[in-house]
Amino acid sequence: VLGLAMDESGLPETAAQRVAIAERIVAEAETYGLDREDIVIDCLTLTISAQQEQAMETLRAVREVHERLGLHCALGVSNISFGLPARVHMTVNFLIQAMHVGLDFPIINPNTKEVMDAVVSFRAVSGEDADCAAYIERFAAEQAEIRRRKELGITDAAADVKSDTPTAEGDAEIDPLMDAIMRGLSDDAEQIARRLLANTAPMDIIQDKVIPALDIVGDRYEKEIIFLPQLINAANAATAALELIKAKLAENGQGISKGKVILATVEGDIHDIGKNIVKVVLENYGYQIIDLGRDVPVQRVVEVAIEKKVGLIGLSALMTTTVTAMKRTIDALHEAGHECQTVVGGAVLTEDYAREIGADYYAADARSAVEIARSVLG
Ligand code: B1M
Repeated sequence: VLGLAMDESGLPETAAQRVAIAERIVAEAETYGLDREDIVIDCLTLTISAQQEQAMETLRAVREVHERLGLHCALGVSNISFGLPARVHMTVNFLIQAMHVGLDFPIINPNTKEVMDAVVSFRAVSGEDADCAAYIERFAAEQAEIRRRKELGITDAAADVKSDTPTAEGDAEIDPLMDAIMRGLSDDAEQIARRLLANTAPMDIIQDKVIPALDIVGDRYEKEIIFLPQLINAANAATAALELIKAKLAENGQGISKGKVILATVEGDIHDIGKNIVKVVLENYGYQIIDLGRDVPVQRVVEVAIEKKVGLIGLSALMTTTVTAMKRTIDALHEAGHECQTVVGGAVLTEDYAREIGADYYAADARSAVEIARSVLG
């Protein structure tokens, strides 16, 4: 049942009058056995160019009808901008404000791009669009096209935008575990990893599937083919697979400690997938790991190194912006005069750079971290 919030005496001027009419409509509808969820009230959009004060009255009415009476609300949205230039700006603004206060049946033209862009954006902000999936689907292609044109030096912003979203191009041939990680499917990644572990060495799964998948994800993120929610989902899927793989690796661990190693992802950096792999592998080879976690302040590394008399400090950094924190940590260890060796790793590092920041060793991967631990601690 669609009810208009007006009666015999015409268009009510205040929100309170419209809400009172809505209450009458509900009372009447209920005598016919109708449920509230089947009643939609239209609180009336008047045109702002003629009755400016009415816009807020409409919004107040929608809020109350939605929140207090618990009813659905409809509005013929574009009437707000009648008689004005560039109507779409006003229409979109009113639409979003109305949706925010409870408009759930907007009467709009779905062929107007700006209007639908606004609806899709609103749903992401309101949380209805989980992981901003619909938002990304709508705009990823547009973003990629803008980037492509920028790279080609094309300035015409009004160019046609391709509608296909380049999310899964070329995935057809990809390994199932890599595919699950890239798509951010944690359950699938876990199940596939479980199956693989039956006949594949855990480190091979990490090296040949998990890391390459994350590399592709990182590359796509950088090229704005995928976006942060998808990056996070991929990281979670990789972590789900790695939890199983790490448990398998840990089964082979030895009981005797060959020496203590501190591991930390440096200050300002929260990437810890690589560090955690290094941890499990080193433990596997009998080293006792003091894992300080991620985003670890410089001084904390120094304090623990001195307190626990640790001979090898391993630092991880994944961003160009955080390798400076790595250098500060190494400098602080030197300044504190603590006798120890440092090993650094992480995708952005190179052997040369490691030397430049004063690290004693550079480890390209977990296996070389083991070699280094062997030569430092035995
Ligand atoms: Co981010 N991220 N991320 N990210 N992320 C990168 C690093 C990036 C390169 C992606 C890109 O744009 N191409 C980019 C950095 C760009 C740059 O600085 N050059 C980036 C960015 C920008 C960001 C954010 C800023 C995004 C944002 O919010 N706008 C944000 C950072 C927030 C912060 O840290 N303050 C961010 C967030 C995230 C997630 C949370 C979503 C997630 C991390 C989840 C987690 O770690 N718990 C994530 C991920 C997953 C990545 C990528 C895709 C993959 C990283 C990874 O885990 N690789 C990454 C792109 C890429 O690397 N290709 C990217 C697999 C891992 C096993 O490899 O860590 O290199 P790696 O470890 C290896 C070796 O390097 C070595 O051994 C490991 C095993 O072989 N190793 C060591 C590593 N540490 C070692 C230490 C050692 C020894 C060896 O001794 C101590």
